[in-house]
Amino acid sequence: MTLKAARDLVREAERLVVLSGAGLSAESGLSTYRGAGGYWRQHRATDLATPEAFERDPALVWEWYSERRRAALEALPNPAHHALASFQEQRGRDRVALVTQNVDGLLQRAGAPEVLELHGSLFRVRCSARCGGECHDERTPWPHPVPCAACGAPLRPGVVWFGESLPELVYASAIDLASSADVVLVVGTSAVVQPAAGLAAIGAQHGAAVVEVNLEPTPLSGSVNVSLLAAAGEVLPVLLAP
Ligand code: BV8
Repeated sequence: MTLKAARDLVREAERLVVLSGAGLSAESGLSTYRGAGGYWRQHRATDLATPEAFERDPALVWEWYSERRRAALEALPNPAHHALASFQEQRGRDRVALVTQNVDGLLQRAGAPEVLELHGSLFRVRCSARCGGECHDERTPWPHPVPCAACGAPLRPGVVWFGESLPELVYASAIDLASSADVVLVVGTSAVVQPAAGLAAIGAQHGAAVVEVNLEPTPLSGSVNVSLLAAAGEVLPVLLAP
């Protein structure tokens, strides 16, 4: 019943917002953050994903991101990425919005026409002094801290670290999308990182039905309309099939 209920909700949605997390890319072989073998199991987030960590040891942070870029470039989009990309392509970006916390670029590589990256991208590099220097960069291994051509400060990964605000326009768009959605599909996130995780509640507060696909229960599970405890790569192709 729940899979059919979820499928009906998602397929009948006029404005679907999909909020994804690291679990979407797990079946592509990429580590999650908090699950078994997750990044934060080996390292503390504060040791790697904060401006202070970069300040303290830029080489360690670069090394971690260089390793993650290599893994992301070697990974292939899985059936969940392809199902989401095809659904957005078929229905159009104005009916299907893909909002991701992921930084691996796999939805784009699956052919998704438009992806909103709440936490930036492994393949964006920007000036740590915020002088405006920024570029797309897929070199791997990344050269160790490279000086910004414009001001000489070290370049840094173009991702959002803990304690940093999300890109203003991206987050404002995500709030608008969630507020006007009739269905929010949450896929592969532990729903603990804010303000991203709060987008599902924003949708629900504005009347959206919320469907969750996750391997394990999350803080959202008790309040969603349908909670599917399953792997994204198995469920999404069924949920989104024509
Ligand atoms: C900010 C960087 C303003 C890139 C990341 C309330 C409001 C605002 C802020 C806060 C708040 N409360 C606390 C905060 C502070 C903090 C925060 O949320 N802390 C948490 C940990 C308590 N938030 C921030 O700092 C944010 N900034 O709000 O700015 C501000 C400014 C100054 C001071 C305060 C506030 C910035 C947050 C962004 C941090 N950057 N990453 C990178 O290196 O990757 S966070 C990191 O976690 C990733 O971006 C990731 O996407 C995100 C969420 O993790 P998940 O994607 O959910 O991954 P996780 O491993 O946790 O879960 C995976 C799930 O998938 C699991 O449940 C698993 O069961 C499931 N799964 C696994 N396999 C599958 C599967 N599901 C389906 N199928 C499968 N096959």
